[in-house]
Amino acid sequence: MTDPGTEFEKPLPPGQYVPRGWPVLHYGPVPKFRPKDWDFRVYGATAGDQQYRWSWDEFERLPTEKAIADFHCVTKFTIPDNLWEGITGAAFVELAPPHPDVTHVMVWAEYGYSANLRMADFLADGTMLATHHNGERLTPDHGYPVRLVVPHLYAWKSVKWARAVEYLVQDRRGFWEERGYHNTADPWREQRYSYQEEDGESPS
Ligand SMILES: Nc1nc2c(c(=O)[nH]1)N[C@H]1C(S)=C(S)[C@@H](COP(=O)(O)O)O[C@H]1N2
Ligand SMILES: [Mo]
Repeated sequence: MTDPGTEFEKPLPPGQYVPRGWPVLHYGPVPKFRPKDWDFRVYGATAGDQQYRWSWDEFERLPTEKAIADFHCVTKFTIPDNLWEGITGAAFVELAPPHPDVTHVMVWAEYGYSANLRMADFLADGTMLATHHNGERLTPDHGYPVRLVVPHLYAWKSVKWARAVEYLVQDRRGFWEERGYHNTADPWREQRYSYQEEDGESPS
């Protein structure tokens, strides 16, 4: 194995480095997956004002795609060239159409963790509800059975153990966004902390 850091100089966002291995980082315990109790929900401002709910059997049969992308944590590690497989944000909104007034989504996880995204970030290339990483099922530590992946934003937006998407007609801060982290979280602009937010980058 070549060390990806020395193989060639791939541009990383400012302040980032490539560690050995893939760190596990989250707040709170790793939830236990019980397929019979598990569901995935869509609620909030849907197009027809209805809610969506998929059981694990149903969710597993939704069409998936693959994408390769880097993964940038605000604690400064970057994992390059991950092969993710899952349901893209673009495919997801086809399955569960949002109301035209929807501007943002909140992605919810087990134990109430959440992250907010602009709709454009949810629809961006590479954003997906991933079930597989580098050809294998996610491990419990990394979000099994389903995690959001938003490769172009800091990884606290990449919600592990995702259980629901809420469509928002007004932005609202998620778990870390409420606790001092940047509402948008673009690593190329080093948007780490909320005090860096400019007009229009946070909910009114
Ligand atoms: N449900 C949940 N998802 C989460 C977190 C969390 O605390 N809970 N932490 C986030 C943070 S801060 C990071 S850096 C990434 C880390 O993902 P990894 O453990 O797969 O490296 O998960 C994100 N997703
Ligand atoms: Mo993080």
